[in-house]
Formats: sequence, structure tokens, C-alpha cells
Amino acid sequence: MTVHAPLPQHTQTAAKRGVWEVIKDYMMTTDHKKIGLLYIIVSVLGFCLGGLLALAIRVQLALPEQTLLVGTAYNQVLTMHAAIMLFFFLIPLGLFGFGNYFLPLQLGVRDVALPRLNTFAVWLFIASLILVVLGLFNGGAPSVGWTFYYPLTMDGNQTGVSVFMVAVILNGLGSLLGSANFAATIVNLRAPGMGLWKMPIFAWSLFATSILQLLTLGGLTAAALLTYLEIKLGLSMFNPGIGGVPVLYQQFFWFYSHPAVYVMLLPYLGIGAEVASTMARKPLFGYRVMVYSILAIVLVSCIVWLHHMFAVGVPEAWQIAFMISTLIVAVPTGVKIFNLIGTLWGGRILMRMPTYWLIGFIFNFLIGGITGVSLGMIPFDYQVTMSYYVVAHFHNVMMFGTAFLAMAGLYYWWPKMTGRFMDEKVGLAHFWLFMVGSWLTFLPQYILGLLGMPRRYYTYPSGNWAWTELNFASTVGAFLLLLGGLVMLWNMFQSFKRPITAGPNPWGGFTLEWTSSSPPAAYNFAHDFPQNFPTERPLYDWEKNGDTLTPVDPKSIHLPQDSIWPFMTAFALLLMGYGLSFGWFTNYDPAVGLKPFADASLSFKIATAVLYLSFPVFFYSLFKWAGTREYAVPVAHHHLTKYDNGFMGMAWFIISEVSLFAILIAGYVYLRVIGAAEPPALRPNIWLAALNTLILVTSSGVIHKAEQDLHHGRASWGRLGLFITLLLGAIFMIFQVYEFALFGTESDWRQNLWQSCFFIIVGLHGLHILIGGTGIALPYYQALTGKMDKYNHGSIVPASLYWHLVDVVWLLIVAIFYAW
Ligand code: HAS
Ligand code: HAS
Ligand code: CU
Repeated sequence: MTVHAPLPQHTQTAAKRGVWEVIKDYMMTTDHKKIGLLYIIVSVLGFCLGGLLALAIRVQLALPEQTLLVGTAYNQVLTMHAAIMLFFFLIPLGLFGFGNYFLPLQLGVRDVALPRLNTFAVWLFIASLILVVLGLFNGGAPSVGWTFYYPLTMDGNQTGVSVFMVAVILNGLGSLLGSANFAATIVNLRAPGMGLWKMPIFAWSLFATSILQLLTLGGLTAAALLTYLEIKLGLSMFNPGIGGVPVLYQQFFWFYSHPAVYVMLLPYLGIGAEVASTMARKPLFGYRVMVYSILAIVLVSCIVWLHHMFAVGVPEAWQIAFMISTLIVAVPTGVKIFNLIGTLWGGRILMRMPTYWLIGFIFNFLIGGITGVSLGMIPFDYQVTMSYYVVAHFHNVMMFGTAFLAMAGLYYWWPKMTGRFMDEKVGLAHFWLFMVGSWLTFLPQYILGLLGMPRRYYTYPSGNWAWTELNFASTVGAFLLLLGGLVMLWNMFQSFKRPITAGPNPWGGFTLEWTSSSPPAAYNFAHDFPQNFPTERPLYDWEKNGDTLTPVDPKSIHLPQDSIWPFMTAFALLLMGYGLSFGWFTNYDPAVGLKPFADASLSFKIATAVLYLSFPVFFYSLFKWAGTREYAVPVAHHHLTKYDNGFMGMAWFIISEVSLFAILIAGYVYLRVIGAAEPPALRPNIWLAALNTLILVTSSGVIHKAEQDLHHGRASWGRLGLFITLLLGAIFMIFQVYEFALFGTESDWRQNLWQSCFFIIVGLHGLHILIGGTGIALPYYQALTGKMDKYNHGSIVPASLYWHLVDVVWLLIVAIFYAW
């Protein structure tokens, strides 16, 4: 069952490139496959590193009263273990690793919608990792658990926490840009004839996951931002000393971090479904139902977060509502599992490594999912929350659930990515070591939890019944996992010693990635596809119909040109993050206030200098980026909708901005309604706000006009419009700064919750004006340097869309801060 593609022979250039050459290539690349590989490599390293930290935990807990990791040291290792596993392994690997590599291939296109944005996003991701690592040497790891609960973060290691918060925000930004890019790609760039309902299930999973990220990641950003601002400036919505509500932090955090578990799960379920269909040589059992289930999971998972907070004292009615939604979310998840089983059922199953991992997943995940449901029951959760029962649950769904599908993906697509197979026998050893190792490590933890062992403690007494035995077993299991991990690495490395023999379609798969050579050439396909897509398994249908691929001369294919500027822009943000983490303001001390800069340490001063240095680097790189065209030659762009890729990407991205503001504003409204945040007698002047509103609304009209002018070739009018918009934005900022300075001196924001909320939200809006203004300066610069013409509108369309958003948010702010 193969459609024979006219394959360009992928000639591996024998001449080895130097390390620096390769690094430079990856810094400048816009190739989605290389970008995917970067995510995959970092994630595999992340798994190894996170796993070694887990081993340290297990060694400490192997026997009672051990002293390897005591107190803070234990907590630091625990925090790093969890944060690395989540943010640098499980979340990025499925969504952005496999996602970047395979989404365009599965859609039959040559790249994502915005290739250079993709380069920027992956380097932001890596920048966040670098920042975390730098933090270890400057301030040390935070010791508060991966949840960074308030007020633990306030009296722990504040530098360590700040670094993490900045890293989380950078990581999140990269993640949002990546998600918006995927959504735009899916809507705008599918092979001609491939309807949404004919997309491979993995592509659907990525679509849904991206939307989920855009909707909810604002929760994490808000939590991180507020933690950072309180440490650095004393701005707070949580501080009970001034009437703030600490639990609000948890609301923000879990609003993202529950959906995050589906951000982890969904892409992998997509992989599982691909594997099931290919390996059972059958169509998916209930393709449409699967898509509906995925979408249902996205919707429902946005409203279950309170199940992480049953025991913190939220009103009972809320608890019950969230218990019900928690139980509901198990239904579509269950449907997906049944679909996987149904797909395998009765098929001529090809029992190769991907199949093993898939079956292992189904088996394990059933247990983990059902214990999850048990935790969703309020009375049961009261009993076992904060115990090892929870630890067992989430390792059950993540490590020997979802991560098994990560392994399935790795073995399934390895031949596509490298042209080589991994060894099946060695793979089996890997599989069984992981299977048995996981059971031995984590199943005893369910019992430990029921026996009352609390999580997040560095040791335990020897007198408790069976605790020692169960913990010891768990540690032995962890060493089996280490062995399994080593076998995995060995298998990967060994495969490179073999010749490239995989061929384009080693498993007989039915989706378009299997028509490219293995590994795929830079341009992905040297052919065009038939334009009829009767089902989501085109290769099967075409084979049946006798449809063939049409060869295309690779020389006629144009790809986006490499550019160093997205990398440099991300690098500038790394510098900025470095400065914001280790410098800028001395840690705020309630007793002393802000400590004078002169008293700061040398490293602090250097970091502050780096912060200021980062701005010119940032603007220079960004303008260089905007000033170079994506393609070296003029290329006709095809997109499926009437909107160009820039608009489409921005439209999706804006969802996340709306979500961020909505979350913060909801927090403020809550504080206001319960009477905690009362405005002081002297409030910011409504007249100035009204004037500012007028300015902004006018500017929205002006930029709209400018956009029209540029579209119709009235270049100088368009340029003038952009200039006026910039001017109006600047006037707005001047008024705003004036008002802030005035209001900031009249009373102390550290003493007044309302004022704190005001500075946080209105200040964040001000930052958005600066970002939006920079966004407008880019097309202005493009217009000035002749980069725009009737057919090429540069970045005016997304810039203008963003500017309208910033204006709309302002109207809301006037209503709730100035008028109310
Ligand atoms: Fe979870 C805590 C509930 C799925 C990850 N989860 C965590 C934490 C993580 C995590 C990381 O309600 C801890 C964070 C921390 O550090 O504190 N979880 C659920 C439920 C599901 C679930 C209901 N979790 C996941 C997935 C994860 C993940 C997937 C990552 C990949 N989880 C909780 C709760 C807590 C929690 C509480 C808080 C505990 C506490 O106190 O802190 C569901 O999505 C699972 C659905 C899947 C199935 C299996 C297949 C379904 C079939 C259908 C038939 C079965 C039914 C159930 C209808 C259910 C085949 C019948 C029930 C019977 C008992 C027989
Ligand atoms: Fe875990 C707590 C034990 C895997 C996630 N884990 C957490 C928490 C999260 C989490 C979110 O037994 C909650 C944190 C909090 O409370 O704030 N975990 C393990 C063990 C494994 C493990 C034994 N965890 C994961 C995965 C996660 C995850 C996967 C998410 C995706 N974890 C624990 C324990 C706790 C815990 C305790 C609770 C502690 C407490 O006090 O509450 C294993 O599955 C890991 C297996 C992997 C390996 C790595 C193999 C390494 C290789 C590299 C060798 C390379 C060499 C060369 C030698 C054993 C193959 C050098 C190379 C370099 C890259 C340097
Ligand atoms: Cu949850």
C-alpha cells in the first residue's frame, strides 16, 4: 500500500560540517523541521535531566531519615524536577517538537504560516531554559514546588523565584506565538483540496491544543507577572496585609495549569491515533467523534481548575460545580480511549515498537485516568489531597501514560526524521524497563498515599507500617527507569551507525508525511498532490483510485530565506530577561522599601547594565528583521482564506492577549466586589482619561485609514497616517506617565490594594501601547525604506489589528478604573 512518489534521492553530503556551522544553521533556519528537531532535542535532554533529579529524590526517600537532600536542598531539587519535566519535556515535545516537524508535512505544505516567527519562538523557548540554568548559578533554584504558591514565593529565595517567573513569561510568549502560528497554518495553508474535516487527526490535535493554549496561558502569565511584580516592586493583588487574597494566585495558576495537562495530553493522543490507524492498517474508528471529543476536552477543561483547590476553602457550591465538570471531562477523554481501542480492534496489527508503546499507554492511562476521576470526588480528595496518592495519579497519567505516547511518536517517526530504524529488540528492552519500572516506582505510591504519606516532605519516620518497604520498592523502580532511559539513548545513538534504509513510507502510513523522502528534503515534497481528499487517509484513497502525485522540479520551489534577526531578537529578550531577573530593582523589602542602587552588588549592577543594553539590541534586530523580506525573490502567496498569514497569526494571538487582560481584570473586579480593593480618596483624573480615550480612538481611525491608503497604493498618505498614529500614541504615553508619576507620589501603592491593581493593569496596558507602537513603527520603517508596495504590505495589517485591540482594552480600563 504505497503511492510511489517521484523521490528526489536525498544525498547526504559526505563532507562533515563543523559544529559551528551546524549551530549557525540552526540559529538562522526557518525550516520547520529543524525547528522541530530543536524542540525535540531539548525535550529529550530535559527528560534526562529531570529524571536524574527524580533519582536524587528517590535516593533520599529510599529509606527513612536519609540525609542526602535535606530541607531546602530537597525542595529545590523537587521544584526543578517538576518544572523541567513539564516545561522542557512533556509540554514542548508533543506540541512543538513533533508539531513543528510534522504539521506542515501532514498538511502537504512547505512550511508553517510564519516561518520566521517560528525561529523566534523556538529561540525564546531555549532562552527561557538558559535563563533557568543561569539562575542556578546566581541565586540558586527556587524551593517552593512547581506551583510557586503565594506567599511561599515571597519569603523564599527571591532571586531564584524572579528568574523563574521571567523564564515562565518568555517561555509562555514563545509558546503563544507558536500556537498562533499553528492555528494560522491550519486555517490558511493546507494542501489544495484538503478540507478541515480531512485533516489528519494529529493536525486536529495540534489545532485544538493551540486554541487551548491561547485561551488559558494568560492564567500562568498573570500568576508569574504578579509574583514578579510583588518581589520587585511590592505591587500585589495577593498580599493579605493590604486586603489582598492569596488564594487568587491559585485561581490564576490553575486556570492555566489544569488545561496544561490537556496541552500535554492532546497532541500525544493525536500521535496515538496515527499510530493505531497505521499499525492496525485501518481507518480511525470514529474520526469525527474523535475530533468532537478533542474539542469538547478543550472547552470543558477550561472550567475544571478548581479541583486542584477543593481543600483550600472555596464555597461548597463552587466545589460541587467543579466536581461535576471534572467528571464530565472524563467522558470525552474516555471516548478517545475507546476510539483508540476500536481502531486497533480486529486490525491486522503490525506489532512493532510504536504499537507496544500505544498499547502500554492505553493500559496505564486507564488506571491513571480513573484515579484522576477518584480525585475529582470532593470527599475522597479531602482525604488524599497533598498525599502520595496524588503523586501516583499524575505520574500515572504523565510518565507511564502520556510519555509512553511520546515514545510511540519517537519510534514511529524516527525513520522519517532520520531515515533509519531503531532496533526492535533493544526497543523492547526499553519498553519493558519503562513498563515494569513505572509500575514499581509509582503503584506503591498509591498505597503510600492511602497510608497517609504526605507529598513534598524530604523524609519520613521509620515506624510507619509498610512505608519503608513501599518507598524502597519505589526507588528500585526508579533505577529500572534509569536503565530504560539509558537503553533508549543507546538505541537512538546506535541507529545512526546504520545506513539510511527506511524509505519514504516504512510503516505503510496513510498521511502525507509518508510521501516525502526520509529524512525529508528542505522543501518537503518534490511533487504536488491530487486535489481530492475523500477521507483523512489520502494515500489509501489515492492508491484505490489510481491517483498519482505530480512531480515538481525542486529548482522551481522557493523557500523563505534564512535570517539571523529572529534569533537576535530572541537573544535580546534573553538579555532583557537576564537584567530583569538579576538586576533592575533591588528586591523590595517591606521594612526598608527600595534599597538604593549604589548599595547593590557588582553582579546586580552588571545585570542592570545588561538590561539597558538589551534595548538597542532588541530594536536593532527587530527592525532588521522587519526590513528583510521573507523570500529572496518575489513569490506569489497562496492562502485558503482571504486573510494573509500575518493577519491570521495576529488574530489568533490576540485571543491570548484578551485572555490575559480578562483574567487580571476578573481578579480586580473580584477584589473590588468583595470590598477588599477600595479606591483612595484621591483618584486619577477622569478628564485626563477622557482626553486619552479621544486620542486613542482617533488613532484607531487614523491607522485604519493608513491601512486603506497603503492597500490602494497611496504610499505617502499611508506613511503619513502611520506617522500620525505614532504621534498620537506618544501623546497618550506622555499623559499616562504624567498621571502615573502624580498618582504614585500621592499615596503608596504598597499600602493600597486598589492602587496596586491600578498600576498593575493600567501599567500592563501602557506596556501594550509601547509594544503596539513598536509594531506600528515597523511598517512605517518598511514604508520609508521602500519595502512596501501595492502587493507587499509588510506588517501593516497585523500591526493595525493589534493597535485596535490595545484601544478596546483601554475603553474597558476607563470603565472599571476611572468611571467605576
Ligand atoms: Fe489529573 C491532579 C483529576 C487527567 C495531571 N493531575 C493532577 C496533577 C497533575 C495532573 C500534574 O480532581 C497534580 C498537580 C500538582 O502538583 O498538584 N486528572 C483528573 C481527572 C482527569 C485527569 C478527572 N491529570 C490528568 C491528565 C494529566 C493530569 C491527563 C496529565 C497529562 N488531577 C485530578 C484532580 C487532581 C489532579 C482532582 C487534584 C488532586 C489534588 O488533591 O491535588 C481526567 O482527565 C482523566 C480522564 C480519563 C479516564 C480514563 C479513560 C476513561 C474511560 C471512560 C470510563 C471511565 C469513567 C470513570 C467514566 C477516566 C475509559 C469511571 C470511574 C471509576 C472510578 C470506575
Ligand atoms: Fe516526578 C514529583 C519521582 C518522572 C512530574 N514529578 C513531581 C511533580 C511533578 C512531577 C509535576 O518519587 C510535583 C512537584 C511538586 O510537588 O512541586 N518523577 C519521579 C520519578 C520519575 C518522575 C522517579 N515526574 C516525572 C515526569 C514528570 C514528573 C516524567 C512530568 C512530565 N516526582 C517523583 C517523586 C515526586 C515527584 C518522588 C514527589 C516528591 C515529593 O516530595 O512530593 C521517573 O519516571 C523519571 C525517569 C527518568 C529517568 C531519567 C533517565 C536518565 C537518563 C539520562 C542519563 C544520562 C546520563 C548522562 C547519565 C530515571 C537516561 C548525563 C546527561 C545529562 C543530560 C546531564
Ligand atoms: Cu486538573
